[in-house]
Amino acid sequence: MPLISAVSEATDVALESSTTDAVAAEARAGLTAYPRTLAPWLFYDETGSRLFEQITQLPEYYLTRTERSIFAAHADEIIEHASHNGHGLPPTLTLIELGAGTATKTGILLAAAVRRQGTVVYQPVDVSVTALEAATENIRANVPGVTVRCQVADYTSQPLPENRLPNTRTLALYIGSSIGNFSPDAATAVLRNLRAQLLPGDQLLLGTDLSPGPKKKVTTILAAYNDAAGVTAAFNRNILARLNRDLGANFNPEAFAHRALWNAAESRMEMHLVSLAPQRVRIPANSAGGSLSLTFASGEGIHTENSYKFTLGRVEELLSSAAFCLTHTWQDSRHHFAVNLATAI
Ligand code: AVJ
Repeated sequence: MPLISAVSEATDVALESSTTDAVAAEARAGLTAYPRTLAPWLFYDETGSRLFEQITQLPEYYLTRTERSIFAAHADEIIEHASHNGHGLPPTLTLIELGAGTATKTGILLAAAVRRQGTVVYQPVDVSVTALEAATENIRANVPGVTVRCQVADYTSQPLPENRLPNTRTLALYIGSSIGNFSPDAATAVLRNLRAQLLPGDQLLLGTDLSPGPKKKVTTILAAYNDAAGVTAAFNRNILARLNRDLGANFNPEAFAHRALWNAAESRMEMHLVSLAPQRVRIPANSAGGSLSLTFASGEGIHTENSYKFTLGRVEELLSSAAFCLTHTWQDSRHHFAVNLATAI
């Protein structure tokens, strides 16, 4: 990965201290609030990213493999529609990806773009340098014809890459139901931030996990967040282990139970960590403030994640709230997951 390895060492050090400051601020705000919360981005340190990769391979976690199967069945059609949507002559597509991770599913779409237009520029955006290195490595090794241009940024608030080539259109990929971690208002804000970087006629491909329906049972969704092997439980508890590692806190992660529950009123999965006994936890003084002494009653929880599930009506509403117009939806036969194409208006 010559493109980024030259800068990554210096970048890593700068990123590390700014990340630790953000962890300190988030932990203080969330753990002194009532009810207590920790934001899901805290899951994804090195250990958590590895655990998430394991989750995507679990038999119960249908999301990743279902979305991949939709890409495998419809990639050419998706790229074709993205090229013809919007205004004017079919241009060359540039693919940018928000929160690229390791880009394992993206290769299927990139290969289809290469089939259609010969070559393609791919711009993964992620806060994690390690993830961008993995994405670059993966795409360079597996999909010929792709030029990778990495961008280290927080796509929820920072501007996206602006170096647009003439007569190209952007296809922004926001896949994996990552949008599901955000409340309705925050999801609109994330898509508006994206929309602000696009031109009318640019495209968005949005992956959304679907609400329960005739072919999708609540128990299927519950199992995906409470797997038999306990990987999701380990992923959830790792958020406390991370606070120990990054902030010198003294959580005993094993003294908290993993709870996954379905909130029907909000159409979302929730993950919590529930204290198994009365206990006290200390977080030493840090950049965000003085030392914290937290007491947990037995049964008291920390809310660590919401994972919203969408109806197609809700997808359309969310997209239009951010000035996108939904044009196509592809689903698996069981209606578990949807891949949605929208045009920036
Ligand atoms: C990466 C946010 C899509 O909500 O399903 C997996 C994260 N949490 N198991 C999801 C997750 C528990 C995942 N997203």
